[in-house]
Amino acid sequence: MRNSEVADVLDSLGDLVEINGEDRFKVIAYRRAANSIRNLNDDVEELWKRGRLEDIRYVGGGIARKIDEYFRTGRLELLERMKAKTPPGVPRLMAVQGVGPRTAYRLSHDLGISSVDDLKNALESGRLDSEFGPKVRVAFLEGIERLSSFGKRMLVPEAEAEFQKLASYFSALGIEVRMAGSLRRGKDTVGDIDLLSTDARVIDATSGCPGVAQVLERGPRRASVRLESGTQVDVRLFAPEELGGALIYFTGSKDHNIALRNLAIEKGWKLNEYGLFGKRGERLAGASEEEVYRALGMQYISPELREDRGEVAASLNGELPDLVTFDDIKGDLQMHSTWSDGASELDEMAKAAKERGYEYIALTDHSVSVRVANGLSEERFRRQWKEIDRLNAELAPFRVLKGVEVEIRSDGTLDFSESFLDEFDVVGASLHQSFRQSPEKLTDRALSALSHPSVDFLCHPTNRLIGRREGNPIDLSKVVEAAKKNGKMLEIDGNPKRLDLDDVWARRAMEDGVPVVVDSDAHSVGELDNVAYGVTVARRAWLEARSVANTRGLRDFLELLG
Ligand code: DGT
Ligand code: CA
Ligand code: CA
Ligand code: ZN
Repeated sequence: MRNSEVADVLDSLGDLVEINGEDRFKVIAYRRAANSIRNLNDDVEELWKRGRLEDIRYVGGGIARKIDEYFRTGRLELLERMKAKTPPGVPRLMAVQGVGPRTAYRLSHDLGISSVDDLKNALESGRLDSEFGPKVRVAFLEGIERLSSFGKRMLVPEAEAEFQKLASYFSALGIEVRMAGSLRRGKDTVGDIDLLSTDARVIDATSGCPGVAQVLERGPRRASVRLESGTQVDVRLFAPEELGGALIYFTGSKDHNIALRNLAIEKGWKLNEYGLFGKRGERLAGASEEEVYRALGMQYISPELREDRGEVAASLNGELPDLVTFDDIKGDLQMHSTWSDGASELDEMAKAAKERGYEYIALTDHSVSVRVANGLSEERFRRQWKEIDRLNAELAPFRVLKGVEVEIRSDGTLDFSESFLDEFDVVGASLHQSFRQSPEKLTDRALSALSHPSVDFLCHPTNRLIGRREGNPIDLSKVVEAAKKNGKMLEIDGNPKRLDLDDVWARRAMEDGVPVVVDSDAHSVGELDNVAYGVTVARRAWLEARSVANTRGLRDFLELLG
């Protein structure tokens, strides 16, 4: 299937049109079509062959002609022309948080700045003092700093996609590989991909991987390569009786390994990547992870918990949590539709969620003051509710809850009156605007939302964007305390760019008795899958199903909302 390839072409076209400051509606049209094709079950090339491109939602005559040209000629004239006309370095400049398409164009075209390094130098030398105000310049410098400290770490979906590609390559050769490293532990960012195998052919096969740019290392039992994408892949070969020890060692974390090794040393044993060995060097365990943990007198520890945050002691005492799983989730509580800034229609979202086996969802489009996201007024919400009522009649017993992601304004008040908010089934409160307030002011805004009688939960409490924007400097211990006092919930937003609350704070919420909701924050049907990333965060936070509010069935959940 070439669906994602075609979607990428349309997305680049949208970006370039936006950079060059042309029709905003075209930009939206290209992005919507791209999204629709990316999430399509049918093969776009097949539809093209049958002349049925316009059956695809959001693909009209103009876009269909472009897809046709692309399939016939392998290129798109307009895209090439736009590329030629775009000043150099613009897409790279846009990777800096705070630099939008228009600013990037201006930097490159008018000011001759064509790389992030250029921008940094120009800012530091004072050359841009007359072009941008001091606040903006500081923001640019911060954006550049974060970009470089994030370095080459990947977000989880990218790492997963790299892993899947590799696993299917090896599998086509009949070679089984096992995932290790931070990806297996479910960390929110991943440095490199670690693979283990017991098949001796794996070493040769690694240098022959598709997209290898450079072989970094090659020995009898290990191979490391760098892919064209920049990703490093470390592959190691072990004997079958060693695989469990190797999996524990290379899954890490390093701190978890050290804690385990110390435990072995206390018993006079030795633990390394080859297994667990007794006083005379005899093998005690190693073929499977279960065997190694058991020999150490421990319960099996899920990879998500292996961070040396108390899991070793809990395991020795038989007190590990019974971690929440994706199957426990009964409903998704944050998502957007074309009513605000989503790419899929309300009914598509609802039907796709029902197909995924949920009992309910909350449709939570943005409220009126979030203009960039086409936030809804009271009057538009009332119209949306009519559509929801119709859908609920059609989809019962599945239920679409009337929800809102209501904006916490800069003074801490909410976008709507209390009496209107009370008419919603579910109210999540978010802070998307005025980030540059003092930490005290930002915290006060969150606290006032958490003391509002209509609010059910606080959405993505820090508003971080991983690798792009540090979370707001709000006092999360006060947020947890206020949620506890007022009987509110906190969100784990499963969008892999957010994962907010993170594992540390979600655990704190649980320990303080504050229920958590895990949801997708989907802006298209495909993103409904984000819930799984949120569940991984919840597992890393030691959460059991009972601490996650939306593991309840519809009736229990509504009862909880009161
Ligand atoms: P990453 O790749 O930065 O996201 O994080 P990891 O955890 O995947 O780290 P990586 O790829 O450097 O190494 C994989 C695992 O190998 C790591 O989690 C634990 C283990 N490991 C690596 N170096 C050491 C070490 O010096 N001592 C111990 N005990 N374990 C190590
Ligand atoms: Ca790694
Ligand atoms: Ca590695
Ligand atoms: Zn949001």
